[in-house]
This record gives sequence, C-alpha cells and structure tokens, in this order.
Amino acid sequence: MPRWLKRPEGSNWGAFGDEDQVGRMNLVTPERRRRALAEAKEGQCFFLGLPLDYPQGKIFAGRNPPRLEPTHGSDGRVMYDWTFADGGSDVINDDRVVLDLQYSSQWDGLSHYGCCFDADSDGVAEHVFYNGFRSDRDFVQPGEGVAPRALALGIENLARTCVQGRGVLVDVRHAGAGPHALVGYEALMRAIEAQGAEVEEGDFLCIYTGYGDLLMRDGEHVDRAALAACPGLDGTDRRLLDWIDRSGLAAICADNPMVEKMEGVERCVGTARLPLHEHCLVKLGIHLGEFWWFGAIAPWLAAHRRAHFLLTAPPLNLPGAVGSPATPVGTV
Ligand code: UVW
Repeated sequence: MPRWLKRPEGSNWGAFGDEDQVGRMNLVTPERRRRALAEAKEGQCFFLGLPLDYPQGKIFAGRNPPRLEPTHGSDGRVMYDWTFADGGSDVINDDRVVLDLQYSSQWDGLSHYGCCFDADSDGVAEHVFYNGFRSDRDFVQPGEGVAPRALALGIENLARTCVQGRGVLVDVRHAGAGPHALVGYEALMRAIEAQGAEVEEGDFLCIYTGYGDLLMRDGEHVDRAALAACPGLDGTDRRLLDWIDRSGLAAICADNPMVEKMEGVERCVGTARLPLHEHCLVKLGIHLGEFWWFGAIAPWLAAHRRAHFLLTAPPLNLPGAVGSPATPVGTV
C-alpha cells in the first residue's frame, strides 16, 4: 500500500524517495559542503546558540528550563563528590537532566509538526507529516506507562546527516513592517540584496531578528513587549513561501521562538495557524532551527562584509525524539 494517494498542494513528497525522512537535507551534498568549508577562511568560530537554560522564563507555557539531578552509584549513594567506598583517591560527579527538548536553542524535527489532510483520499483527513507519515501508524502515542516515540522522522534521521553546510546570515532587525514587524518576501529580498547574501540550494538560511540578543542581555528581566516587537517571517506571504520552495534552501534557522510570527497575521478559518511550519516541515521537509543566537557572529560578518560561513549544528542523536536542543557553531 502506498503511504499516500494525495499529497498537499505544493508539497514535494516522494521527490527524495518514498521512504525519505530528511527532506531538503538531501540537498547538502559533499560538493556543497566543500563550498561551505571554503567559507572557513580565518579559522575563527562563534557559538550560535543560547545557553540551554535560556530563555530564563517561559515563552511556551509547557516547556520548562532544564533540571539537573545527580545520578546514584551502584551502592545507592548520590554520585556527587563520590568516592569509592573501599578507598582510592578518585572523586566523581555524575549527573542527569530533565530536559524539555524544545525549551531553548533547538531543531524542530520533521516529526514535530503535521497537518490534517486527506492523504488516502477516503474523504476523511488524517494527521500527516512530511512524506505522508501518519500519527496513527508512525508514532507511538503517549499513554499510561507508554512513552511517546516517533517511529519515522525522528530527530536521529537529522543527526545522521551531521548537519554541516553553508550558513547564510540575513539581518532583518530593521526589516519588519507594521506594528508586528512582519518580514515578507519583499523585505527579505531587500535585506538579502543589501547584505550581499546569496541563498543557494542546500544552504542554511539564518534569520537574525535581535530576539536572542534581548534574551542574552536581560535574562529573566527581559521586556516582553520588546521581544514581541522583534521581527519574524510572515508565513502567510505566498511569495515568501514560493521563494523558500524555489531557492532550494535546506533549513531555516532563526533567533526567535518560531521563525514565523503569529501576532498580527491574518488567516482564513480552517487553515494552519503556523503556515510557514506547514510549508517547511510538512510539505517540503525543511527543518527549522529556533531560539538560536547570532549576536556574536553577526557583527563580525558585517564588519568583514560577509554573509556566509560554515555552519555545524548536529542535533542530539536521540532515537524517536521529535526535536532536539541545538548547540550550533559558525566558523568564518
Ligand atoms: C510550535 O510549533 C508550537 O513550536 P515551535 O515554534 O517550537 O515549532
């Protein structure tokens, strides 16, 4: 049985093979990675993530900061400042963490976001994900004593690609329009051109909105109104979505929580509340990076009239997870 009979309009399901689980990451070929490596001219590197206990407060209600706990040794003792009971000069600390995988700098896996669509053409919409994988067949749903798990499209698939390619930074801090600072196609193209950036097949588009800078500067005291005023992509702009498709970019990474904005965006009833998520994660297999931080690399790139760099950002190789913390690095 084919997994789907109908695919959403504008989707590329099947283009990378019926069993494909990494989407546009297929476009990061060895040749394109060599082009990315050529951007590492100085050997200087920048961290592009937040500390994983940021945004020191709640942006999404259900996502909590990480909680470190000690593990216990085989003798039941807390394994912190731990020594062997029968002697030896060794002193050992060992810990574990309760970690909401999408609290801080993160990758959205292709199993993170789906849509209601009648892919088997029986007149009833299913919950489908990239390439036609389905909630009812390809996930273990959480229940009493049952842990959830993505049996397809888990983040381990992204990890296997190693996530290394050419980053293209576009500063949109002053490009937003209207009270909600929405960045649509025109504004993004203007910023790309003004900054001498080129977005080509297999690139990682990095959207610098300034959101991460506010979090890094003000921590738990950050001004919520100032965060809300930071720009974000307008996922309802059809021309923007078409360009994302045509450009061949492999992933979009932003320093804000969702890449796109929900505030001030008008949608038709019954359509996706997060249309850029739907376009990228469901239809095209484009991974989204969120809550990254460009406050150190961006001034360096601007001072050297550059927009491109080598990006290395593997997620945790955690089988079955739908997303992952990210600890991305840019090398110039
Ligand atoms: C949601 O889709 C709610 O979250 P994220 O922005 O992390 O993808």
